[in-house]
Amino acid sequence: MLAGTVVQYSREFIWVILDDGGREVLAKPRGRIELLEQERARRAEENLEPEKVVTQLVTVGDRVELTETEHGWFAIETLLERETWLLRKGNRRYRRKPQCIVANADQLAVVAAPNPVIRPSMIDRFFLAAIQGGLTPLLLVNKIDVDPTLPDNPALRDYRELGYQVFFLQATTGRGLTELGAVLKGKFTVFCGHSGVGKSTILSRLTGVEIRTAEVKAKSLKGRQTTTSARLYALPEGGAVVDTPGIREFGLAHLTWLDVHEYFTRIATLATACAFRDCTHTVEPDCAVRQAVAAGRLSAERVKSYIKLRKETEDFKHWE
Ligand SMILES: Nc1nc2c(ncn2[C@@H]2O[C@H](COP(=O)(O)OP(=O)(O)OP(=O)(O)O)[C@@H](O)[C@H]2O)c(=O)[nH]1
Ligand SMILES: [Mg+2]
Ligand SMILES: [Zn+2]
Repeated sequence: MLAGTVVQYSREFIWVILDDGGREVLAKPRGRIELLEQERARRAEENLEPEKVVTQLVTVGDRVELTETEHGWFAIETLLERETWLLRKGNRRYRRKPQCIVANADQLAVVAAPNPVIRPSMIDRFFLAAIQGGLTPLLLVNKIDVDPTLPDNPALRDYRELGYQVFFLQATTGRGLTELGAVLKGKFTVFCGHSGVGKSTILSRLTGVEIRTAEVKAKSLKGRQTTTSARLYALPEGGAVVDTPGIREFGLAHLTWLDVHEYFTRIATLATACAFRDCTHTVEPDCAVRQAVAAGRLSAERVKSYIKLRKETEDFKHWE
């Protein structure tokens, strides 16, 4: 049997790159793959390993085994278990069930840019999803020509202080891309972020493949993304990247209070000194978290993002 990696999919077809020779072939699922899907449905019902349950059959990055058919396409016989997963709460098309954007990636590069807008809570959503799925998050701040003060932005500095890697880029000139390339080399990295932040511009430069890009203004007129489906590209120096369509809303699939608590470690530590054990850090007196913000030891943006995400957790009501 042949082995390969899914590089792209549509409703009808799946494109797979074969391990042996690197040829890209058209494929359709068949046979045992249905059994795997049934198994996933059963696990979902029994609440087992929800992260491995997905509504779509295969996704970009999936490892598959396949055989050649007489009809000019290949049949996917087996879908291997995923090692990592980047999940979001699916849109209506996915009936709000978790959607796996990419399987088996090592890193998530979250791209943010002043044009259209930088929202720290969006960055935190992606970072949380990455950590939940076993990916290492990186932050890429693009279009520093539009706002040269970005490297001094306190909301962005937070991430570096927390130990995450942050890159400041100007994709149109290639500025910062050599440094980034060193971190991508030999790894499998998925790129996510708002529409228009420059994901495809960065990836065109890194891969040498001409990927379609468009001006931010044109996008908002049409109200849709330039990149319409996720696609995997090989990096010339080893490793792979996935370009994804801009995401307007990134709902977290299985977010619990504990996830949020563990992610915002500094706030969690500070909270132990609040006067009230169940302090919400919004209105209570003697709140250590708000005191830290007032003293400039913690960014207000970070607390805002924390409160926003905490509200979305599945068990927030019980905790409250
Ligand atoms: N000023 C400036 N513009 C940039 C930079 N990088 C990208 N752009 C521009 O931003 C616009 C959007 O870039 P894209 O690469 O299409 O953005 P995207 O993130 O792939 O967007 P979607 O595919 O819709 O998700 C294009 O007009 C780019 O030329 C940069 O560093 N500086
Ligand atoms: Mg794009
Ligand atoms: Zn408090």
